[in-house]
Amino acid sequence: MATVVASSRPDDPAEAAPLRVLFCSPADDPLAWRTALARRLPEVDLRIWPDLGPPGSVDAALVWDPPAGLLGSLPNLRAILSLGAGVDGLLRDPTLPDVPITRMVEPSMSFGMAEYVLAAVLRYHRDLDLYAARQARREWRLELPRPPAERTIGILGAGALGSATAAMLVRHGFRVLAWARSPRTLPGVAVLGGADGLDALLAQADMLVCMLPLTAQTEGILSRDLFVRAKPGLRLIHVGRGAQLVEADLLAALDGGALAAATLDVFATEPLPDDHPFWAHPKITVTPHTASYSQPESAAEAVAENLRRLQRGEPLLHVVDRARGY
Ligand code: OXD
Repeated sequence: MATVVASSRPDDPAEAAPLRVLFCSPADDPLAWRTALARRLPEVDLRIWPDLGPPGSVDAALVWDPPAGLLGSLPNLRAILSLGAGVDGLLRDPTLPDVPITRMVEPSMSFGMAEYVLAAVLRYHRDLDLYAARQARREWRLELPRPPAERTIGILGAGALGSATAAMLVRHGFRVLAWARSPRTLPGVAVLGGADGLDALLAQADMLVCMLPLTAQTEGILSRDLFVRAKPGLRLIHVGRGAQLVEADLLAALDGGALAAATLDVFATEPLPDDHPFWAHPKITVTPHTASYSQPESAAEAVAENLRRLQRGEPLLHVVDRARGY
């Protein structure tokens, strides 16, 4: 777990004064967050964008997709707490101040992601699309179900979300392989690394789940080059970032039969434009970046813990390594 000591204000007589925290997110409910945080830290002064008060008075920012330049306009900011797990959007802002940034790591987000992936996996595993097509033809014909142990699910990325997802799939009886940048142990999961590891995973996976953070190394990783190395008939479940997928290559792989289906929750352009070919493609399922959200009641505990640490000048949890990009 990465930790970084956030700057305290040792000479500041108001050190013990309540933290002033700016909340800014177009996707989260500020009032639910205010209530959930107030239960843990009643003294925190939560300011909901755009009512931030004097910019110099803000100590910390709790954000998802803030307007570019906003964080850079807060001269005394000491920490940025992301409401999302991925921080690529924040890191793209060239005016981002040089203060610790933390990723959201909390149980409801991990559970939600694992649940979304399990739902997509089960739909493919139990041939629900096949039966929907047969129902449309009033055709009563069954395939013998295969046990989950006969399906291999490959997960790209084994961080907080990837490991929670792997654990849920393992509990369900699937054979799970994960591909991670650094070696790690996940119960019941074969964790592979490097280019050889990726090839081994692709050769075996019936379904591929992309949960990688977006970095220079992962941009465009879901491309023709990867699809041709995959087991024929692969199904893709993509919950990472849109820029990791080369959309034209996916369409070609689906239309050419190399891939059987794709469930996509993230896109290069969000919202997905009206005229995008993914909307009507028979082998593609589109969901609107909904795989996982933090529930304030659960996530507020993780945020409160980091605010307490900030207040005490202690190391924050889940600090982003800017060079690595996550
Ligand atoms: C996230 C997301 O990064 O929702 O949390 O995409």
